[in-house]
Amino acid sequence: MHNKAARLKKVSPKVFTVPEEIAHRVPPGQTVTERFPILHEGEVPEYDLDTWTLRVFGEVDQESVFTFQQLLELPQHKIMRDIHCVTRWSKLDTEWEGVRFADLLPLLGVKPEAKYVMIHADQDYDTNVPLEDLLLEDVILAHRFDGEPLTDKHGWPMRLIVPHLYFWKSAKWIRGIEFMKEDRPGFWERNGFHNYADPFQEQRFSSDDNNMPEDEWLKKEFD
Ligand SMILES: Nc1nc2c(c(=O)[nH]1)N[C@H]1C(S)=C(S)[C@@H](COP(=O)(O)O)O[C@H]1N2
Ligand SMILES: [Mo]
Repeated sequence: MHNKAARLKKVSPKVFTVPEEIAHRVPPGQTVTERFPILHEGEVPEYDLDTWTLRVFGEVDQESVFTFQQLLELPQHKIMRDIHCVTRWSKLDTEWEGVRFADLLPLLGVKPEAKYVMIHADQDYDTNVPLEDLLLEDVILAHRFDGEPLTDKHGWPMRLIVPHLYFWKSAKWIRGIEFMKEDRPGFWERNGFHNYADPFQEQRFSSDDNNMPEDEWLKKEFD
């Protein structure tokens, strides 16, 4: 299914072209990079793992709170997936490790009416995803990237990874999971971006009269 992307050809220090046989993995309007751009609103937060918690609330029988340690005690899974940012960079074969959202769900006492989820994150970031999308087996709460603990800038200690949607749905520094009956827009979704965000449908914006510059992402910080 997921062939390791081989023989990328360097076009510039940050941009690569992909061979024909994997071109179908790159959504329309995207450029492939082997670097790792860093994008977020606000400062990189600092945490003490002894006090960090993930709060579960909304349409649940009872609210709950998970410590980092409790999440580590759940089954751990590795995924290798391509990621796609709305600012037009894609990165192929990124490897993440953590807890499947689907494995967490049975522990949460979610009411049957819950159909949507708001992911709450620092700093004042949130993003909405339909519950059924979060149940896919490659949606994880990740604490490792490329065999190492997440770095602060990429979301340590815990971020969501939703590979099939634009990467703004993959919230870094997650702090809460809110189950909802009705959908509600998150931070970017309130600011003109698409509510669902399928990169292969090029669902960047909520209206058509918006335009994403080609070079937006090249101005950002990178690893
Ligand atoms: N908490 C938080 N998570 C966030 C963001 C943010 O601003 N705050 N930005 C999103 C966007 S737009 C992208 S492209 C990815 C970037 O992740 P990276 O910095 O690890 O590449 O994080 C997403 N998660
Ligand atoms: Mo993004």
